[in-house]
Amino acid sequence: SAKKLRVLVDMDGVIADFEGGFLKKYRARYPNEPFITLEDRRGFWVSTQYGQLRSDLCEKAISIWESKDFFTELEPLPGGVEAVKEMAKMENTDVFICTSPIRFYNHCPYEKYAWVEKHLGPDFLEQIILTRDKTVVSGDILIDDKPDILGVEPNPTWEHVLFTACHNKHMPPCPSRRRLLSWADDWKGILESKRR
Ligand code: DGP
Repeated sequence: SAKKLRVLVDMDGVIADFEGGFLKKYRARYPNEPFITLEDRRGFWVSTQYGQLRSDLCEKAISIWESKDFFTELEPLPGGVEAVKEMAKMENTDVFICTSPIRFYNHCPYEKYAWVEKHLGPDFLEQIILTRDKTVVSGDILIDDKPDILGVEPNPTWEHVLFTACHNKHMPPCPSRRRLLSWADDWKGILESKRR
């Protein structure tokens, strides 16, 4: 068909290793405090699970991603950068990085741009969408590790493809929602299915 496919790719937990980066810096900063292994992570919100472990650990967790250099120093997740670059080179395909900055804005928005420039190249700065509400962004596919993507638009144009992460991999299978298990999984097949 004639129309270009528009793919929205989330950043944290999809191409940037938020969970791994968080745990490493949390353990370095609070070596004597309990922590949650990636194997034991449940639920999207890291601070919620740390708060359940011990109430004061909620704010300690938050202090990690509110620190300068947290977002710039995140490692790329395996295959993510390569897949996004390959996707962007495909014919009839527009790729956007669609990511929600944290509300503490001192470092995060700047560092997300810096991360994209470093790993995807300066031309990709044109493709960044920073928003706290992804439902108002139009696209054919949204690849995102957050199970519930809600906002003011009750009927977003995109199909949400759930990207598997440590916090969502134990969720019961939902037949109406497709998953991408990793970047080694068949992302090309998912794109092709939307072109038809
Ligand atoms: P996104 O992946 O685009 O939906 O962005 C969600 C952001 O929130 C991402 O940077 C990860 C971050 N995040 C993870 N856990 C928590 C939490 O418990 N509290 C807050 N404020 N942000 C969190």
